[in-house]
Amino acid sequence: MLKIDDIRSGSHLAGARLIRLIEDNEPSAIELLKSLYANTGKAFIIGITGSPGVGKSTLIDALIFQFRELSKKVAVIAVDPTSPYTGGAILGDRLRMQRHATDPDVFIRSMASRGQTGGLSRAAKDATTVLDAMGFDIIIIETVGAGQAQFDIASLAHCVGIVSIPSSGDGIQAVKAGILETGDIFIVNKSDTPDADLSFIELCGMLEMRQSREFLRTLPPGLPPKTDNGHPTWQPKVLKTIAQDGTGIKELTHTFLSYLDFMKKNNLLKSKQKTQEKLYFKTLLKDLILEKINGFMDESKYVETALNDIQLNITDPISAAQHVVNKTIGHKIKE
Ligand SMILES: Nc1nc2c(ncn2[C@@H]2O[C@H](COP(=O)(O)OP(=O)(O)OP(=O)(O)O)[C@@H](O)[C@H]2O)c(=O)[nH]1
Ligand SMILES: [Mg+2]
Repeated sequence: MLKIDDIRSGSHLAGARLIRLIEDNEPSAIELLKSLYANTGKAFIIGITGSPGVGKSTLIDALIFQFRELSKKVAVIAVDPTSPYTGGAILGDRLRMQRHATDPDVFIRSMASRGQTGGLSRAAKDATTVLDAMGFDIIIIETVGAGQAQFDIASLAHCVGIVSIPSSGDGIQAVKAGILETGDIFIVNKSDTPDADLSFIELCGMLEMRQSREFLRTLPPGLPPKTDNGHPTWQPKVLKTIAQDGTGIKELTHTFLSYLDFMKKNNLLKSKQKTQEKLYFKTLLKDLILEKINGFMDESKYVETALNDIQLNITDPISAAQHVVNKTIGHKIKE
């Protein structure tokens, strides 16, 4: 029997079980999740995203090491890992993971988006709630950034690190996919390969353009420009790393922590969390309403009648749908 106190005291076994039950949408797990909320809000959530194979897992592995040096407890969730995080095909990866496997203050788990009823972002969000309640200081979420279908890491993480590699053309792709707008820290990994400096400069240039665009948007019409419009904003950083041998990882670790510091000092973390909670709340509402409507459609004969009526032109599909919504959620909307 899974006990709430086992989660609160940080039991890895209990945490892993609860996350699995949440993935399976088990009602008992949802009840436990509800009571965990009071224990959350302390963890710093970092998103690490980028194209397949850019070195995200290797980078995270090196980050864990640095965060452990600072006595931080670290949890990692790899969402849809293309190369499995643990027991992967690459022997080197397995060996690297080995150094954290016995550390009671490190927890690593992968999640697959397939078969998620509430959507992946919800399952990942719920998993971070569990890890937060378990007492981890840092929660790192690894996701593969791949265009439109990309899991919306920005709605979950406090800080988003975007990983690219030299001359991969990722810079241009990032602009196209709108990724440039969501990143707080940009990492040019595999800097031991050619054109690392060029990619670094290219990224810095694109970010400068992004800032000028944001700056222009903040200008009040007809008034002289203000330097920062009165609101301090985090200036995105670009760093070069070689995850394989740890080059640049210490700086990266400190950049993540200085981001947290900046956000807290300027009261920006709270407002970011509020926006994210609002998004999550909306997702919950949508899921609940959809569940109700699906239930109604399964049980009620109304749907069959309505479909016939639509075919016979007795009613139209818009009115029929409005009627179902009014019947199920009990709130009158204009029919
Ligand atoms: N040369 C070089 N290779 C690296 C570096 N970092 C990682 N690699 C290698 O790149 C390959 C992919 O690394 P992963 O860490 O699995 O990359 P990933 O982005 O997590 O990959 P997916 O999860 O499959 O998307 C491995 O063979 C790593 O050893 C680096 O800084 N330099
Ligand atoms: Mg990976």
